[in-house]
Amino acid sequence: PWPTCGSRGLFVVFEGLDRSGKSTHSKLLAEHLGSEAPVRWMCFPDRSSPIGSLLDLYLRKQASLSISAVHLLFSANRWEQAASIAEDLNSGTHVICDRYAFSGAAYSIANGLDLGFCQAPDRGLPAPDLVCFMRVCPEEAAQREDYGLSRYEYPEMQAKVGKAFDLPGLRAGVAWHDFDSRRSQEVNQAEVRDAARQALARSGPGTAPPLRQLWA
Ligand code: FDM
Ligand code: MG
Repeated sequence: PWPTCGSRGLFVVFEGLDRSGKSTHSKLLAEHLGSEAPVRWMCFPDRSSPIGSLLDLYLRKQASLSISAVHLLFSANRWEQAASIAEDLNSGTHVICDRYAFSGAAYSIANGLDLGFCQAPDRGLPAPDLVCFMRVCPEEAAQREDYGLSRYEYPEMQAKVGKAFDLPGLRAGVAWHDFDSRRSQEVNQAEVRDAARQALARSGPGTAPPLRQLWA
């Protein structure tokens, strides 16, 4: 189990298909919360580590890897950061993260792997206090800038990933909040902030629930 502390930071993860607005909304939330407490914004894959640079090559179609091996590398790329995420949270820093283990499971399920295999390596990671899921229809996402450069950015894949994100087993045990990307950015960001405020009230100073383990 992760060490606990009385006034830890909030751990918020943004998930969704490619081009669904995760980066925009996660950065806006980080900026918002940053006015009152330290915030760390991060994203997965973290392309800066040796494992991350291999994943970067894979996603840019410069390297091929088996689907199971790549799944484990994405998970390892999170484990590289797990202790520092827990440390930051326990020192009162909010951690806002663009993609996490839910992307790991959803994309690999879309590639044909089963949920149990996909969740096993990520079991025990720091569990987020809130997942903001940006729902977008694949056809709409395909209209956005630069679509199609990344390995998984094609309609059939995105449709499968979208279905996998809706599996109850994938969402089990975490507070999950769905957003409709067709609404304006302002409306969605206001709701993101509300959801974060509510999560913060649940895990605020003095009442902080211990940092939990994902899918444990
Ligand atoms: N991706 C991301 C996975 O397949 N598994 C994972 O565990 C994670 C974190 O990597 F296609 C995929 C999802 C997406 C790509 O693209 C990352 P962005 O645009 O950097 O989020
Ligand atoms: Mg993308």
